Amino acid sequence: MIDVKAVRADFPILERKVNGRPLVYLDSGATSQKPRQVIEAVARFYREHNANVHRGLYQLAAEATDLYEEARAKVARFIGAAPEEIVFTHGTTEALNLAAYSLGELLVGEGDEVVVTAMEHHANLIPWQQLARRKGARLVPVGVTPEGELDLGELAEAISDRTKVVAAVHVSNVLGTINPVPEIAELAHKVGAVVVVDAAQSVPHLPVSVRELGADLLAFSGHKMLGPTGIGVLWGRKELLEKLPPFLTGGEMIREVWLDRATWNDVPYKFEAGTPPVAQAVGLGAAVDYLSSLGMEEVRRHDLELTARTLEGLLERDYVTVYGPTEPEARGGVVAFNLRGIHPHDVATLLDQEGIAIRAGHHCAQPLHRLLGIPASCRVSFYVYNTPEEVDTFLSALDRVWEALG
Ligand code: C6P
Repeated sequence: MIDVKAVRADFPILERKVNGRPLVYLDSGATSQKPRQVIEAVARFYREHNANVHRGLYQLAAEATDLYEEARAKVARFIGAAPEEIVFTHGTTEALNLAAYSLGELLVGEGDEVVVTAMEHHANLIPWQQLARRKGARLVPVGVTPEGELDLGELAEAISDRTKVVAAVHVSNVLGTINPVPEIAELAHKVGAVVVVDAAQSVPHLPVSVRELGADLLAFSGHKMLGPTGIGVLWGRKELLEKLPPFLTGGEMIREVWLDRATWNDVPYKFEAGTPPVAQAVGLGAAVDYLSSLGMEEVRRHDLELTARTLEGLLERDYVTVYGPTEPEARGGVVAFNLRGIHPHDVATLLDQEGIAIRAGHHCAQPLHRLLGIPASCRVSFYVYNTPEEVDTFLSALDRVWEALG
């Protein structure tokens, strides 16, 4: 079990007040807060080891390179991968753009199809739209059931001999739905398609083993898992990464350069053009250490407890509509909802006056909101530092919002 009191003592920001009230931070789906272990790892890097990596022939450069590569090894262990399968990017968005661009160059042509889901974050939709436009390929969207789950029957029908890529989110950042990636991968692999998983909301919250998921490429961000902003990961099967052409080009990613051509470095460096986010990678390594010391099974259990309490509280209020599965086990740690007739921005603004931070808007998932028939929603999301008492504080504040505006 997570000792939440001890965990909270590691997060300096939780000591502050907002609008005269203790901060109740319920927006970890947008970005998580950072423990002092991560803040200190980044500060220590700049204070004691700062240099560029893979270049200098001096002590500091060697230390910086070792720390950067150590972070890669930690991240690899965290998701059951090999270090050379971990490409550091600046975040999920860049990782998915890399995947779409490079896969597009490798295997998508005119008349080919890319299957996506209607619950994608824009980061796992627009890169595929752009690819389809560039190559004359077709985007095939798969719908969501009224229960807020991916329609697997529709998915099976959507996948055909023309399918080259199936791109799906692991945990929806709106519905919270946990998609069955192994089943998706099985369907896709039957026709030889590549499976790309957006794991931005899953790697921070669930024990994830890339081998068990059966995906081919998988993306996530450091800042949603206690790490710094500006660092993300694209994991890929080594054989696939070796075949993929590079996305960004420039220094570091080359082996030999002539005035008119160049050859590429080995993976993962082929995909890491320019100076990488070194301090941020070191910070992500510290975040992975922190999560590993808590244990991802425990992180999941904690999320589940808070999600169940929230769902129960929201579902018993007749002025609230909840989106996504009603079973907590079917979800990650996000819950989206609306109050009858009240704009989500007004809800978030009134809660903020009580020090409660929630997100309101379309959460970068406009097609999904359109499908739900709403322009926007409110969303709470949890992490290791949240408490059941904070859920109760939020629920009673919601009653006051309803009394004031309902
Ligand atoms: N979702 C949210 O509040 P970046 O911004 O590159 O770190 O992550 C993009 C991204 C991709 N996929 C999913 C499922 C996500 O949830 C996000 C980020 C934040 O829901 C910001 S919009």
